[in-house]
Amino acid sequence: MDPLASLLDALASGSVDIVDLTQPLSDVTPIIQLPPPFANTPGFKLHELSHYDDRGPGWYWNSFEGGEHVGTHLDAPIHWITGRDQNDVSQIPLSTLIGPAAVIDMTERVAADPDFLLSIDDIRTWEDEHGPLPQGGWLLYRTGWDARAHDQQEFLNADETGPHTPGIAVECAKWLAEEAPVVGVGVETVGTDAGKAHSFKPAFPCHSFLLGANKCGLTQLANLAQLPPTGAVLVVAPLKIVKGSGSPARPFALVPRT
Ligand code: 23J
Ligand code: MN
Repeated sequence: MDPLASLLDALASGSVDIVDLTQPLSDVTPIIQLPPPFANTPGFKLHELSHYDDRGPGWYWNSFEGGEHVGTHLDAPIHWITGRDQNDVSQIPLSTLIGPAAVIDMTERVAADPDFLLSIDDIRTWEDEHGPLPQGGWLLYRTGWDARAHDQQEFLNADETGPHTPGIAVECAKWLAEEAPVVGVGVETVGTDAGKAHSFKPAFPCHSFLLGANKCGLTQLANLAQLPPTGAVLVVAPLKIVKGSGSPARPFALVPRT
């Protein structure tokens, strides 16, 4: 049987599940808050054009506004100054946007320390059990942070010293960009970098190294707890915004049921 017919059979019989990795996108979806003097992104908002009324008796439709980096979204390489000559979101090859997912679960470490940073050692430990990170695949960093995604304050977890959300250590971000075989990194938090990453050297190392290496970021993921450490296939579908620095996206995963 051809592989796509097999896949359709597996989907129909339930031996392959589809897991939605996307947070709902609305005017209450949490958005990143940068400190002054930096510009902030507008959130997502619908504007009704007609609702089976005088403006359009038989149809309902809206326009919408919002930043490229709202809700579950993809960071294109061109988003960061280090990737200024790399791909915009319309130029990312589709082969980058589908691939094997490696899921590393640091939920317990993050529960003990919201400023937890993923290290190369953590990934080596994961590799000892599950094998090397996949060529052309994605590292999905599970932290349990999606439990906070319904509430802007809980999600940003900021106090007078700034936001406290988990992220990736500088050395590990550099390694993921320059040595690891993955083409992207996905997280549950508002950005791929830690809340405290504004003070790292370099600042925002995940953005700086990954995007500079023409790799991608994926944020505000949901339901990573439903994925196995290996064996799932990630599909990411951003809008093909010409010159876009990123886009809201609808990532999902195909997961074998055993
Ligand atoms: C702009 C500046 C800093 C950051 C970000 C955007 C993001 O996290 C993002 O959504 O790319 S840290
Ligand atoms: Mn972003």
